[in-house]
Amino acid sequence: MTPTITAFERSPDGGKGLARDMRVRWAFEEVGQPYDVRLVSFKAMKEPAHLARQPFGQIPTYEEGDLVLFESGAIVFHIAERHAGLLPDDANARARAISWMFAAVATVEPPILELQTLRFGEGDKPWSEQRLPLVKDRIRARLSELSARLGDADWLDGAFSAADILMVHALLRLSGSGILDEYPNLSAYIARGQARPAYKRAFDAQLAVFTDASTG
Ligand SMILES: N[C@@H](CCC(=O)N[C@@H](CS)C(=O)NCC(=O)O)C(=O)O
Repeated sequence: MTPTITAFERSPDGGKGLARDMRVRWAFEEVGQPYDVRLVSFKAMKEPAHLARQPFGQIPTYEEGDLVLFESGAIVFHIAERHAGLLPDDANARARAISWMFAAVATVEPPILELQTLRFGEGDKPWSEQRLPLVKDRIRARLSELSARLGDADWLDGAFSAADILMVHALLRLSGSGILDEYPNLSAYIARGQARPAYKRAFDAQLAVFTDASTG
């Protein structure tokens, strides 16, 4: 059965790879699993039918038969468990990769999201300018630690895994902030992720939603 995911009908970034359906698309592309996409409007995301799939009214979701999942990290994990290639076979290496999946969404991504909230949701608040350096410093603290651990390795822990999908995608939200320039090995890590054919296919598929809509 072909799984169906949900994605933005209109994406704030215009389909430039930042919305979180991108990480799910990337995982599908890595394992060669075809998928369908149901586009949802911001209004529909907050209505009962979508809230039944995603209690917080967000994308992405995943449906396959009776199974309905939400949370992009959990969906990528599910895909990685169902298909070979995104988690190591060795039990200990697999457990470490899963630790890194959690690290991406629970430790590295949150301060990055704070910056986004400050910029796009709180930019008009009188305290936003004062808060900006604090938020950036929290990001730098995490990136310094991540950079030290990655060193000159290609991927987080041995071979490319689902953890790299989540980590690269979380870091990509910093593009344009200038912060990544301070960490050449992280910039190179992101570029390695983006150079993967599966990433490119996923990116093109997400972008096509918006370019097709604007031309058609
Ligand atoms: N932790 C969730 C976050 C999902 C999320 O924030 N999705 C965004 C798109 S990338 C969204 O739906 N935003 C609209 C909203 O929250 O109303 C996940 O990883 O799936």
